[in-house]
Amino acid sequence: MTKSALVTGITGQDGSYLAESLLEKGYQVFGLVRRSSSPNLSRITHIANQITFLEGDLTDQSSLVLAVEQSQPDEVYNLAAQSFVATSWTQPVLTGDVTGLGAVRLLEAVRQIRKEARFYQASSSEMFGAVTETPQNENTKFHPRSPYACAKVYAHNMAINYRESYSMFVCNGILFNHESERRGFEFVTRKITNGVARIYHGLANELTLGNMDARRDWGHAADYVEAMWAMMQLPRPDDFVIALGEDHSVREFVELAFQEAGLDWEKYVAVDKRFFRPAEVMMLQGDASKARNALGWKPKVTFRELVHRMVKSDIAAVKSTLQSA
Ligand code: NDP
Ligand code: GDR
Repeated sequence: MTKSALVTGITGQDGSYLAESLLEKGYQVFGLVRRSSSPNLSRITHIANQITFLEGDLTDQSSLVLAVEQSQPDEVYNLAAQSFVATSWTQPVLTGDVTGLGAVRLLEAVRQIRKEARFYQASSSEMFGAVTETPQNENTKFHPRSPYACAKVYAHNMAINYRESYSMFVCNGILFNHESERRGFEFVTRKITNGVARIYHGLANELTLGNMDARRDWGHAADYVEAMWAMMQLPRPDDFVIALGEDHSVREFVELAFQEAGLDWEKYVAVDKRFFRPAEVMMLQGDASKARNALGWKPKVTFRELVHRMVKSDIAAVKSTLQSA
């Protein structure tokens, strides 16, 4: 029988890869899309005709109830969020509302309308924050360092609470940074690869960054959405860390990205205090052994391959913009 899935955040990076993957697996896919003055489907244009779009917003309870009623999903993936950490300091209340309470609104809509549906909550390695041990696993204590991370900790704990209070099938995927050719331009990896491409084509001569000593465990989003799906197929719900298991500095990412384009990064990169955060997460490195054992999850794209793919894609994208101008 055809399974159905309701995906929030379907217009985002992860939503686009997850939707592709679910369609390939034969799912009927419903995507929650919020109203905006102009359409924002660029990441999913190629599959838009296979998705049933439902208008709704994580800040509006009635729209979530309606979306669950209309889709009658077997699986719900809550990927929607105000996901940019830096913005969470300038919009802490909105971030709490969307990223924190939004998850609870959706859990509640599912509990009321379709309690048997399986629920995936997009938790984050940012919850570990000022880390108490390295690498971080499912038992590592949380010490969130941003309004975003605080909101994610709340959503994470509420997801566990719905599992324990109502015996609902709810999984938290504690995903470490995952990037791609579709990453938003404000996140550091895409800012770098797009910057490299613009310099390569002579459209810019400088790239301004913040803390280049920060270290992250970066993988490819297409691999990580497979882990989301795999969790939802388990006999019992559980929480999993998903990560490559290696950390690299922003500086290393910069060096490699410029190298890919045959450029010397030191000629172009400047540091601007504007991009530093009020409280930084200096280092994250995940231990995904539980996921490897229980889900058989194995990422295909290495850190080097990730950088290579993002630079190549951005150089081609900037070239085609220039040609069509
Ligand atoms: P994106 O920022 O690319 O996508 C966020 C999505 O949320 C967009 O579709 C956006 O819609 C939607 N959204 C935002 N606000 C609302 C709202 N009020 N109501 C409904 N939808 C809304 O994020 P990613 O794809 O990178 O991440 C997916 C999820 O995983 C997020 O929850 C993120 O916090 C979490 N996460 C991401 C990691 C990563 O490295 N990428 C790591 C760990 C967790 P619109 O297009 O209209 O803006
Ligand atoms: P992050 O991603 O905060 O880890 O959250 P981001 O790419 O924004 O920052 C990573 C690190 O790079 C440093 N940095 C800069 N960051 C940005 N954006 N711009 C800069 O110019 C810059 N210079 C240095 C940051 O200080 C930081 O240390 C992402 C999001 O996808 C979250 O939603 C998700 O939960 C986590 O990953 C895991």
